[in-house]
Amino acid sequence: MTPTITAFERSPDRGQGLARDMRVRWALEEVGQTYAVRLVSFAAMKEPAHRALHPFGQIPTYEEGDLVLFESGAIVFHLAQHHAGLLPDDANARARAITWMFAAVNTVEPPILDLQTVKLLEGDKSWYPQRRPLVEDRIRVRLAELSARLGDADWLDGAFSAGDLMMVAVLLRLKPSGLLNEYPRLSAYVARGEARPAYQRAFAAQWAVFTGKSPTG
Ligand code: GTB
Repeated sequence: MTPTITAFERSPDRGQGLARDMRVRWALEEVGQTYAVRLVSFAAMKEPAHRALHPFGQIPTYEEGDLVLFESGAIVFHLAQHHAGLLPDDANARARAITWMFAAVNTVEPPILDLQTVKLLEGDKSWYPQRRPLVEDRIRVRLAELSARLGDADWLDGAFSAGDLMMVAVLLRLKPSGLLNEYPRLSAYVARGEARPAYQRAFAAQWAVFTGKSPTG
């Protein structure tokens, strides 16, 4: 059965692949699952029909027969559990890969989100020039810790997994800030993720929604 996901009709990131449908598209591409996309406007996301799928009126959602999911991490986890390729077979390695998925959304993403919230909601406030560096420093702490753990490895724990997919997707949100450039190992890690053919296909698909054409065309 072909699942359907939802994505922004017109993404505020202008097709940079920073919205959370991107990580779901990427996972679908990694496991070779074809999918349909229903594009939704900001107004439609708040309508009862969409809220029946997503209680918080957001994207992405995932529909597969009777199953309806929201939360990008839960959707990627579902895909990883039901298809080969995103979680190791060994039980302990699998548990560690899942741990990295949680670390991505629960430990690394929150300070990154803070930076975006601060810019959006407090960018015009008198305290913004003092506040922004404090938020950036909280991100730097996490990036330094993550970089130390990654070391010279290609991926966080052995072969590429759903943990790496979620972590790279989270780190990509830092690209516009330039903060990632301060951590060459993490920059290279993110570049390795972006270089994966499945990532490229997912990026092209969401880019086409915004531009109406492929990245090269
Ligand atoms: N925890 C949920 C998940 O992981 O799925 C969070 C879902 C979420 O925040 N969805 C956002 C949304 O629907 C889109 S991704 N927002 C609309 C709303 O809340 O009304 C967040 C996002 C938005 C825009 C950019 N951007 O422009 O760069 C990047 C990321």
